[in-house]
Amino acid sequence: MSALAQLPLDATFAPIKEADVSREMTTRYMQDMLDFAEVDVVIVGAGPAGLSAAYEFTKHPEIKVALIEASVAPGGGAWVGGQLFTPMVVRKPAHLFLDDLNIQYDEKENYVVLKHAGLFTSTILAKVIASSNVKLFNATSVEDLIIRNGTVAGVVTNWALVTKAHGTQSCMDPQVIESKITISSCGHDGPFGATGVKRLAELGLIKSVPGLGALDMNAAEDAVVAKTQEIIPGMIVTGMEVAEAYGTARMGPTFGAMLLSGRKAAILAVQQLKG
Ligand code: 48N
Repeated sequence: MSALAQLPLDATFAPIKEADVSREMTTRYMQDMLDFAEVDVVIVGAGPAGLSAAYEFTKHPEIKVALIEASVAPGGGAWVGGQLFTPMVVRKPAHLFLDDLNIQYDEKENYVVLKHAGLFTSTILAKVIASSNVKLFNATSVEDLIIRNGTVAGVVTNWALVTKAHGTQSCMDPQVIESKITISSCGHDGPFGATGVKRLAELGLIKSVPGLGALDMNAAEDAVVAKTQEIIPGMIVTGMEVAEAYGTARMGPTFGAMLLSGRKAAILAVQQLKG
């Protein structure tokens, strides 16, 4: 008989002190902040591109990664952040990424369809969170960059609610995470869209942010993956932030480019770190 089957319907819980719950949560969270104050890679944004990059890093346990997400719930436009019609279309050959995650899908000649985007997001998120080297900090905003001699050397973070309230109160003391490489996957939409490259433009480190082009699925996905690259020393741009940074077309509700762009950004970072 399974352990669960042995559980009586009216189980009695073991006693606990309320303060112990706080101590357990606080000590672990604060230790994570101490342990991840200096990392090899910071990924800004846990949408499909950022999560795909993070998943690639789980295959490199020697590389320390902080994944920062402003929303309470990661996922971005892949489900929680933007999908009413929840089946997810992924064009080949990005279905091979789904095979690596062992995700089921309906197969057509040139693409596959997941019955729900949440199948992708929850599966990849579970693997990233279970990893030994990638730490997710959600409800946390990257509100600025650390720049040394024209190179991105890390990020400035704050609780997302504090960042959103900056207009109503003086700036609260932020935290910093120093990193060798920053992967910016801030997407194209919402209050935080493309914040990485927009900050580079404000600082004059890139000329401009042309913004994403109109929708053309066939042109957009190849272009986003092709242009996933280091935009200035220390920062690699991935996902829809690439379309914002280089003015390439948008693809609408197909996600293959997010998976392959995120994977490419991580592989470029691994190559840089390994020299
Ligand atoms: O899903 P997004 O917005 O971005 P990507 O690039 O991972 O995936 C894009 C995809 O969802 C689409 O938009 C699809 C393909 N549609 C295309 C189209 O043409 O319409 O995720 C970005 C994540 C979000 O969860 C943000 O909350 C987060 O990044 N974020 C940040 N988190 C912390 N600090 C920041 N400064 C920040 N900026 C964005």
